[in-house]
Amino acid sequence: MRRIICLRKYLFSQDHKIIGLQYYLLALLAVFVSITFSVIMRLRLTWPSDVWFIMSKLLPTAFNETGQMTPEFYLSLMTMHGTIMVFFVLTLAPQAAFGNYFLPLQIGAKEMAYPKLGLISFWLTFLSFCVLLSAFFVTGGAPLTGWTAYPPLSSIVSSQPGQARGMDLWLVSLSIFSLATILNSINFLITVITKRTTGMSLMRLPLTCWGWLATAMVSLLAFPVLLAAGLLLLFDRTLGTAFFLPSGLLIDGKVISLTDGLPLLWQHLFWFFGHPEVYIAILPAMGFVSHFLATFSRKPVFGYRSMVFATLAIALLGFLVWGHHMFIAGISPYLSMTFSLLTLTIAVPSAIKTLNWFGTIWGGKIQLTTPMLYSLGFISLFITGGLGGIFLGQSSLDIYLHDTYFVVGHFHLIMGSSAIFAIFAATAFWFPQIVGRQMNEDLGKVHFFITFLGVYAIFLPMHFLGIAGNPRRYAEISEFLYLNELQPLHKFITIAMLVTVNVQLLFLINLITSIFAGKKVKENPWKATTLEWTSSSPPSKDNATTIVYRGAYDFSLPGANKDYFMQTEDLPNNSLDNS
Ligand code: HEM
Ligand SMILES: [Cu+2]
Repeated sequence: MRRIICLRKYLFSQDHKIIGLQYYLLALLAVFVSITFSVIMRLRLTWPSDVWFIMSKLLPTAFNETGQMTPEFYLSLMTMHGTIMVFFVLTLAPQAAFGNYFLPLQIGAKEMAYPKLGLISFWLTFLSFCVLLSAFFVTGGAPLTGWTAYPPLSSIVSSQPGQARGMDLWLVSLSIFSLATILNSINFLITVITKRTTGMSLMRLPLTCWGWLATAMVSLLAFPVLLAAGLLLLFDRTLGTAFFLPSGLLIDGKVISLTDGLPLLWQHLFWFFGHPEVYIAILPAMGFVSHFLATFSRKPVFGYRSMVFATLAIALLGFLVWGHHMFIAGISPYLSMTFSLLTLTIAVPSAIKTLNWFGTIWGGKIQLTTPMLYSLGFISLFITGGLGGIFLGQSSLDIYLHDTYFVVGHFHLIMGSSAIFAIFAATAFWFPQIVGRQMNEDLGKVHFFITFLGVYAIFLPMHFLGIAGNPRRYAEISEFLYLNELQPLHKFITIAMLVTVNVQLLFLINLITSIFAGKKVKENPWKATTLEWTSSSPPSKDNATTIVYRGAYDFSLPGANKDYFMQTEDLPNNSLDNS
């Protein structure tokens, strides 16, 4: 009986806080697996035949007679690395993990609108992770199309090893994941609409909640498209349909003649989902950073309303630019021009946000705590990564840079590194609320500085590799004379990567030891204003209900006798209410 209660309480709980933690742990496991894959890839790229003795004994099928890892296995690792990072880390940690935990607390709700749906979403997501990893263990191994799964390669079972059951499992996994994310998004949306406490008008929501809300809207429009496209591809592979298969395809000397399917249709559907997907990672991250910058500058968010509208503008414009991934796919030049132009318009709300972040910290009483440092790191990486995007958004430049390491450098900076920095920031910021203790600040700062320099050392030189013509998704460049000279830069990147990856152990050690031995803190240690800090740390099972009297960022109000007012505080400054 006790066992059943325990399972109910921790594994199958409907408490949004437990579900949030479960999502966080899943994302942590996923990032560990995925980073391991990327380390193996970098070693293969840099030292193609030297270092593989033990691994070739463990995984004989992944190595050829000369002891080199097969290019197919490299591509499988790459596909799984990208897929896991995009879906199981960046989609889960900022939105599903922190959102489930803190959205109800921040809007003063007792629970999410549909607690059971939260439970179902998590376990579906977990199932989809298991299905994805199982692709390594079926005949032919994991798929090797990259996370974009372009047909015809992805639609023909016999085209390559790895394109058999492994590809089917990849599609099944992502279909389950899409379904889970759709359910989760419905839950978020209805929660924000119906569960806000008295006084919590939309314009009093913390920007974190706006990030989660906008992301739920984007997910609700984007994931059904991925789900539908994935199912159609699965039908092509298993039922003999030809949605994405062109006629007259030659495979193994045999013409596969089917009706005129459209491989390009997949690219349209995939990127209609795929571009908004990057905002699914970055919108909550932007919310976190706006929130932390205000808290640690002791100033209101600069331009709160323009932040809200910029968030919504980015969410909307994100759906109008998918064609910038298809400039070399043979689309009409007029279409390319349109997509170029629309892509550049996204720079406007992004720049508004960036200027507002500077406006927020300008003249503030800045406290360089670890969450603040990570937030500043986010801004730096977001700007640098974003500048690369302005190059790629021009079709004329992208024709050259497409599918080179310039793209790899760009997306690792903007969605990989910057979103991960926001996750670090959120972890350090909310840790005292979740655990009642603080993470170690010194360890956090060392981790921040080395990781910050590290990600620049890894991903900035990749832009130069790309400009020099180094293609992406190649397991080896030593066969190409013109690329041989780039090998020293690859070596530099790999060494920087080894240092940076090992430094992540500091974060892990800090996270684990602080649970038991971190400095005990008073309630609301950062002197923050939002509702989650009115509940005990760790919060009790039932959230407290409160009434909200003011906006989310009442820091350093003129004439006030203290430098912050919580949203629950009524007079004496209600006249300064900024709703
Ligand atoms: C230690 C950090 C990381 C390292 C060393 C690393 C390394 C790599 C490498 C070597 C590739 C293959 C490039 C190629 O051959 O074309 C790759 C691809 C990729 N990585 Fe990472 N990565 C890291 C972190 C991340 C993060 C945090 C994300 C999250 C967005 C991410 C997302 C991707 C994606 C989407 C791909 C493309 C896969 C594809 O082409 O289908 N990576 N990464
Ligand atoms: Cu895009």
